[in-house]
Amino acid sequence: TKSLKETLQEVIPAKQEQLRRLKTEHGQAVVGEVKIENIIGGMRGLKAMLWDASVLDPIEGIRFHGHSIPDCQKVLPPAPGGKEIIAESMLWLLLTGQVPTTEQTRELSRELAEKGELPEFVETLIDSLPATLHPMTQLGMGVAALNRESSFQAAYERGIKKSEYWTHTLEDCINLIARLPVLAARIYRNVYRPGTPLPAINKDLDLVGNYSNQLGYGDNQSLTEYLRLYIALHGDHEGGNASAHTAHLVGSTLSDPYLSYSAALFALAGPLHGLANQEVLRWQLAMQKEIGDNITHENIKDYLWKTLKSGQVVPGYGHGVLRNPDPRFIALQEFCNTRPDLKNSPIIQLVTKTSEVAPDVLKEHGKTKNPYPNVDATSGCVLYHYGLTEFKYYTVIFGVSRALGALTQLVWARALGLPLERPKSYSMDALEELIKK
Ligand code: CMX
Repeated sequence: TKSLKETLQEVIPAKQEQLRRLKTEHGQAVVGEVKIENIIGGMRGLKAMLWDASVLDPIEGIRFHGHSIPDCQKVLPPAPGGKEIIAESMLWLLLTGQVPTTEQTRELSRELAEKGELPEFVETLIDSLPATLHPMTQLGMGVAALNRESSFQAAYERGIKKSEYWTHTLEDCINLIARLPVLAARIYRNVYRPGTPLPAINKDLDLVGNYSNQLGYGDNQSLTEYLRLYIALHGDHEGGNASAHTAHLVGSTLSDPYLSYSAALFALAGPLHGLANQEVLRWQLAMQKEIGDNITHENIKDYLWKTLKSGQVVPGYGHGVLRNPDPRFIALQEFCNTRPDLKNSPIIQLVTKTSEVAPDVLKEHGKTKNPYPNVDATSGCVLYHYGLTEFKYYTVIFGVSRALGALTQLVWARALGLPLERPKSYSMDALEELIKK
């Protein structure tokens, strides 16, 4: 069977040709206009980035190389004995556009397990950090430090041909994906379970099976399956979101994948992006405390209004692009519905009931363009139910996941020879001058 690299080698020429055609034959085609509101409105809606692995439709949600989430759940190989999509099969699809066989998926799992060990100096660095330093800061620091091992950086210094960039980038990306969960588990242990031993990597387990094991939840198959699904579904959400876009921007300077992804992690750490799942849980627990056991639609509605009237956003609702309930939210809720322990869990019931009331309240409030739940409305609450109650750690799990999509695009940016990203900016005075013309 073909390896991941061999498969990529086969698909790259056709994509290079497609890019050449777009550039030479359609370079002057117009796909949209730029309005002042785009420039001052966070570039929302501006069609200005190339990102091949996934496209986000405002109504349907995300598709990975044309595959919807339910499609992926049908065709992508799970872990042995499991049912959910795993990181390896999602990564293969994102990178190559092809659905891997079970054998290819297992080989990739083994390769990742073999490459997972952290260099000793990174272990020492992480172990020396204070437990009071946010786990996301620690993760970003650890990932940046891994760049001492960068094959791309070393090859660039040696002076390699542009056509060879992608192979070194791929090597770095695979090494980073292999090491991220090990680094993330080490941070978890140091901060929340100090003094407990970190289990060694099991070469027969998939990436997330090992991650769950190293976190200390390997005996909980339901949680392990949930983490597999969570990490596969959070892997990519097209290019414009802050973390993916950051990796792309930094990578466009030919900074290596470790530095590019480290920067992306710090974008993910913001409360309007990856930190939202932590915020949702905090908010749902505060709601639970206030309304007690009497969970009615009316009580939830009052709490929602209280949040909005105090000038806060309702965490887990709204989206920069989506205009419908997030299919990732739906997939995670379905996961809960198939498991009685989760279905009957007070926190999940509260999430479900909130999602029945919040859209109407947000519509009446009249500000958000999307009154529906996004994936964060439920993702952290499931972890909480399973006893992984350390909120501050939730974004780290997201950070382990987002590497799948962001690093895929770095490989392709090098394979396609994409240029430095450098948009034009204007001052307000210069914009006013432009309007006069
Ligand atoms: N509750 C209350 N008000 C909201 C809201 C919400 N959930 N979502 C948007 N709004 C408000 C905005 O704050 C904005 O108000 P102002 O005009 O006063 O600034 C207005 O509605 C219009 O915003 P929008 O165009 O609908 O949304 P944006 O594209 O600007 O922002 C997002 C998108 C996600 C940042 C926003 O909906 C939000 O803050 N949601 C809550 C946080 C959250 O769940 N984030 C996770 C997103 C998913 C992810 O990236 O992982």
